[in-house]
Amino acid sequence: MKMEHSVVLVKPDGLQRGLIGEIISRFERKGLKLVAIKMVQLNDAILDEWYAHHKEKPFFPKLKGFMMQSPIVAMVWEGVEAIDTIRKLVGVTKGRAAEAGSVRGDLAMSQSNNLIHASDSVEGAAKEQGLIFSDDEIFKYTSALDMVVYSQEELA
Ligand code: 3AN
Repeated sequence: MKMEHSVVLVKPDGLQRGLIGEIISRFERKGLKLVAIKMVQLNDAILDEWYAHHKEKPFFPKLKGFMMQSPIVAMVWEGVEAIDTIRKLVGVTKGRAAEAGSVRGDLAMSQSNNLIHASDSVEGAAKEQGLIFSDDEIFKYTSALDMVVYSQEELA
């Protein structure tokens, strides 16, 4: 089946609220595999590329300012169909509307300060990974967990 990478950011509000461990813990317990992690100070150049699809939106300047308020924690998580799986774990954009049980549904109230970013497509994930990580920061290793989290057929 399709092994995918998803790029996840814990945004400045997540860092300030001390929710990095909580968020990582949810992904670990789900059975996803962490293949990259680092703390990054985002800048104008990265954010112009990252949110290119929001460039014309009225909230774009505020969004950029918010994302630069403090460092963020960037991660790459690997798993079978990881992109859609993680979007479900994260919940819809507006925290107040997000499903209970999701990161935003349980922990966020805002549409802008919504704790976390997660890739929404394979192409998006590849672009985001390239903007933040170099190839040697993405780790390949055998996870003992994979053997019990998935069936043989799913890993083939
Ligand atoms: P998601 O993060 O759920 O994929 P996108 O890609 O639509 O959401 O939006 C990217 C980010 O822009 C959101 N995480 C949020 O911080 C901000 N944002 C989206 N819509 C709004 C809005 N209407 N007002 C303010 N900020 C917004």
